Amino acid sequence: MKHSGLFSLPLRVWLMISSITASGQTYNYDESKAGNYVLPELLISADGAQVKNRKDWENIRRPEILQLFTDQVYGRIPGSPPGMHFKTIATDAAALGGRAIRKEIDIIFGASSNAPVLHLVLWLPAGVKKAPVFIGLNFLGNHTVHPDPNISITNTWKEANQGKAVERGVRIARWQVDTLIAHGYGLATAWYQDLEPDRADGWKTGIRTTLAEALNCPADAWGALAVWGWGLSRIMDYLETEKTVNAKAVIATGHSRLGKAALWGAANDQRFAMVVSNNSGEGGAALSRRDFGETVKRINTSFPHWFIGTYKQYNDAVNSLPVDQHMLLALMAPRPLYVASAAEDLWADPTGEYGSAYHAGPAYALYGKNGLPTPVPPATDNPVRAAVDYHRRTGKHDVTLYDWQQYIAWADRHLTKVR
Ligand code: GTR
Repeated sequence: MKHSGLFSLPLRVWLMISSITASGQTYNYDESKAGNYVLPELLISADGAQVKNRKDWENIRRPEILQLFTDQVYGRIPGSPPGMHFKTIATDAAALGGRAIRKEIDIIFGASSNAPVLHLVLWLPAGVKKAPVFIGLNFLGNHTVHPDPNISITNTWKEANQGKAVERGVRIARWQVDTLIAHGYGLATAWYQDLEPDRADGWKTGIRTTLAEALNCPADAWGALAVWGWGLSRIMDYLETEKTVNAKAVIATGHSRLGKAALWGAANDQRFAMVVSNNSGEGGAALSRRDFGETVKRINTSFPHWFIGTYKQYNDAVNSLPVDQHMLLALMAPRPLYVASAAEDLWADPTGEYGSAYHAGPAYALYGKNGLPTPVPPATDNPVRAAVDYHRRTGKHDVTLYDWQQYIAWADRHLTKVR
């Protein structure tokens, strides 16, 4: 896979200058130096046999790939803790001017009253009997997703953010709740740091420690991305109990590090009917072997807690990884997958995100579905529709209304049968 001429000359010059960071370390932004590499074979199993049909895929190759990512990259995702239960904290039957029902639910990870809690906020479109729901973790707290003054500022958020101003609705542009509701979709979201604080020693106070025994899973058997992915599955556990949710039409989403988490979560949990990776980059949708923007070494150094210890062995040996990220995307098959990039988000390597989506295609072909048609990424703002959808929109690392409009149109197209 060689691409060149994707960027204009002034942009390329700027990129070369800007690739030198404060630490003096350089990161490549020159497409011609992204490297010559051979991707691991998606459809050849460990014993060398060609995977010819969906039976071989489901019984042999898919489990092998899942195990490789578990052992080498992200770690395990355990099941639900014993005694897990749900408590509805608040219900507003006339939210968003009567167009939605808003609920707050505590997902309590154990029978005891002091078990760790994930605070969920859920909007459902009023009058819809079985709504499809987008779910995703948020970065800054539930109250930042929408300006509604009744959304709780949770205790866990307050404790972790002492002295910080409460900024209701600051992330509304990233969540587009009103647009989702207007199109008949629900939204379920929770603050990711309820599960594990996002710092190197966050595991000490997060669920990797507090639930290690209950889950029978030692803290070093998984990384923070796996923890956040696990959280999506626990939200799914709740949604399965909610009568007005169509549990067969739940769409796992995530932006950036939370996009990486959504991919690993959905790889492990096939209850998610569809999956969105928004600008997930290195360790998410982007091919690791391409030397462009963030690298395995850099991500393991900046965020040592995201992956398991074993992954660090590949810091200077990325070509010896037994997997690459096209294989992670292939684990979504045959479920509809949407991979989105942003043109200015070069750190996340848009071309590598596309390449990975393209190379996941053969897994979809086993189900008679067409993957992306060509290895060359489409022009900016020209979404490609296939079993794996892709767009690279104008602008920076973010989730925008444009992104959501594409996800809604995509979901509308795929969910006609289940709605
Ligand atoms: C960056 C990191 C990326 C991406 C991003 C984010 O600093 O290098 O891998 O995850 O953070 O989550 O916003």
